[in-house]
Amino acid sequence: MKSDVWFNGRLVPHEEATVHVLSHVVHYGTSVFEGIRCYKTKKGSAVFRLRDHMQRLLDSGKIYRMEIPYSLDELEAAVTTTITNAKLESCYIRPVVFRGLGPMGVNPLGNPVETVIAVWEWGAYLGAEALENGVDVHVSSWNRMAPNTFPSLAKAGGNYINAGLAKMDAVLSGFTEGIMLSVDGYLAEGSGENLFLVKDGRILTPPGSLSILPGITRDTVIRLARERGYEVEENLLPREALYLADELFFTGTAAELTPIRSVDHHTIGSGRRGPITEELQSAFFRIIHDGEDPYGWLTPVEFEVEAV
Ligand code: PPE
Repeated sequence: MKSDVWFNGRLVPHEEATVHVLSHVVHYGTSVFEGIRCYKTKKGSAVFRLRDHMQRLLDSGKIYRMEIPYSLDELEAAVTTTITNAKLESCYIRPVVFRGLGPMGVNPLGNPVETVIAVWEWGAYLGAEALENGVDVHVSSWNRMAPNTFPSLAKAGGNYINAGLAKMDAVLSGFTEGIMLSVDGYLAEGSGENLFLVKDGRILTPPGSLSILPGITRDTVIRLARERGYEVEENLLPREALYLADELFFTGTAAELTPIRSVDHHTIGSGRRGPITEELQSAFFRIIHDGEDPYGWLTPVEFEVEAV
């Protein structure tokens, strides 16, 4: 079933949620977006870190001088309305703000800012088995953008034309995902996920200054790990640190916490989900599946029970 789309403040049928082919975004990639998940927890449906995602959307808009005419509260309410209207107890949520139809040419200013929220059911991002068994990846020949080219703190549509090159390269080479390096050759992130390494009981992850998207799942995992007594270091890491890691995993809204079992045909650790990965995954799943919420990260979504 194709759910209604929230389009500039009102819900419209899926097939009516369209844009003109001369919209600025189609020609110049001028959009910012979010990816969020709503889970059917044991305590009811809830959106994970909705406010943090919507704040990042507003931040992305600010960087690109796109004035989003809605407050955080209004955007949050729009998300829950879209979900309840769709009657989806669990779903992926895609808010996107883009430059619409207006003056043609590179200058985005003067083109209208359109705000959309869509929801759909989206299963395991890197394959059904991946969460347990892990994925096989390679190091991409495509780098992440250099600092001061595309701002990586903005989750912008245009950034993903680079991510798409890495993803195509990985998939066509028989891998599930590609790990991208920074322009200086340090480990950065996957095409749509942040990266973590485990070595001698310590947890390592590339720093936020390295043209990565500062992921909300990354932040979640860092917090969960530190609370469990692990040392988490954000540091420059060379490519070969991947091969020598005891455990590796990706984090992301779509990917959740997905173990990596090989890189460039090197087996990582024992070639299966490692113990620290599993511990952090369980801690994360206790929140999103069981609905335990000591951090105030879950926004409940109420559904009206229809009379039989
Ligand atoms: N890095 C990139 C480049 C990225 O796209 C994502 C999310 C992350 C890191 C993790 O961020 P967070 O979701 O806040 O933990 N990628 C989204 C889009 C995936 C897609 O194919 O579309 C996502 O996971 O929803």
